[in-house]
Amino acid sequence: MKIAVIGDTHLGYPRFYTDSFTQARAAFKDADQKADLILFLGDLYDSRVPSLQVLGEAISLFRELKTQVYAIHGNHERRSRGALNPVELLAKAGLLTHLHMDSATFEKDGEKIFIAGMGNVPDDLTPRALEKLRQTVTPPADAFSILLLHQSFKEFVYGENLSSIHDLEPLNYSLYMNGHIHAHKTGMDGKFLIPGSTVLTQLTKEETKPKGYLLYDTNSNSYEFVEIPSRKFILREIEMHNAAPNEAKKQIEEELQELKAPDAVIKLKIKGTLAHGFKASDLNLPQEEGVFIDNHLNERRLKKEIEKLRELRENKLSMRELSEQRLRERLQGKVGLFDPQKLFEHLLEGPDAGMQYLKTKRP
Ligand SMILES: [Mn+2]
Repeated sequence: MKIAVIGDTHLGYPRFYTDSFTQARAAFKDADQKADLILFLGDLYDSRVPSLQVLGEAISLFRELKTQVYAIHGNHERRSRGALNPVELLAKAGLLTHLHMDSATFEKDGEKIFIAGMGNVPDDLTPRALEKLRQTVTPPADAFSILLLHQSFKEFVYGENLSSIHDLEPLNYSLYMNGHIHAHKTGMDGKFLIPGSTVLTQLTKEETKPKGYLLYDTNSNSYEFVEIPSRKFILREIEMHNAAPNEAKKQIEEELQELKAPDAVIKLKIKGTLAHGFKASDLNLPQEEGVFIDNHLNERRLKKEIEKLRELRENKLSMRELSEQRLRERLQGKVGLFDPQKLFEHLLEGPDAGMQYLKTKRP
C-alpha cells in the first residue's frame, strides 16, 4: 500500500497567504493521484478560528480528493476541551477522519493499516498524554500500525524538558509520523518520519530545503520525499565593517540585484558594523515584496554599550559601599544602640524606613 503523509499546510498564513493554498493543493492533489491513503499531521490551518474564506478554500480542496484522509490537529488548531477545532469541523462535514487519542483501521485489497492519532498537547503534558494513549489504544500485532503526532522532540527542537522520540518505543507502532517541525527529518532508523511543512513560514536556514510530502510504501518499507512546486527561498548573510550608510545600502542593493529570481523569497541577514556615529536604524533599506532584511548591524557595538552600562552599575555599587563606610565612620563611637550597616540599608529604602528602624532601637 502507498501512504501519503502531509503536514503543516498552514492555510491562510498571512505572510504567504496565496502560497499556503497553492502549495497545499499541489501536495494533496499529487498525493491523491499516487497514494491509497492520505495521512495529515496537523496545522492544516494557521489559525484555530480560520476565516470563512480560508474554511471555504479548505472545503473545496478536500471535496476534490477521492482518497480517504485521516488527520490530527496541530498546536495552531488546539482549542480548549469541548470547543470544536477546525480540523474536526471537516470531519463533521464528512471530508476526513479526525483522530485524537483514537484509532481507525483502513483496509484495501486485504491489506490492513492501523492508524492512531494524538493531536497536539502542550510540551509539558506530552509524557502524560503518551501514557494515556498507551493505555487506551493498542496497535494490533498483525497489522502495519502508524501513530500520527504533532509534538516537539528534543532530537529536533531546542527546548527544556522536551520528550525524546525514544519515549515512543514502548507504544510499539511500526511507524511514527510527526508534524510540527517545518523541515523534512527522520529518526529511529527511519521509523520516525517528519515530512516538514508545505509552505515557508519561519524563514530559517532549514527552510531553504525543498518543500513536499512523504510517500511511504508498505511493501518495501521505504519512503520517498515528493517535492512540490514551491516558492524558492534564498537566504544570504552579508558582513560589513565600518560601512557608511550609503555604502552599506549600495552593497545590499547589489546583492539583491544579483539574487533576484522570479517569485523567489529572499532573506538577507546583515551583520557587522557601520561607520562611527551611525546607528543601524540610519540605514534606509529597500522595501520590496518577497524581500526580508534582518538588520544585525552594530550588534557588537551594542554589546559593548551594554558592557559599559554594566561597569557603571558596578561603580554605582562601589559608591554605595563607600557611602556605607562613611556613615559607619561618622557614627563611630557615637552610637551603641544600633548597627550602622542596618541603618544604611533602611535608609536606602528611604528616610522613613531609616527613621522607623531607629525608633525600634530606642530604649
Ligand atoms: Mn506548524
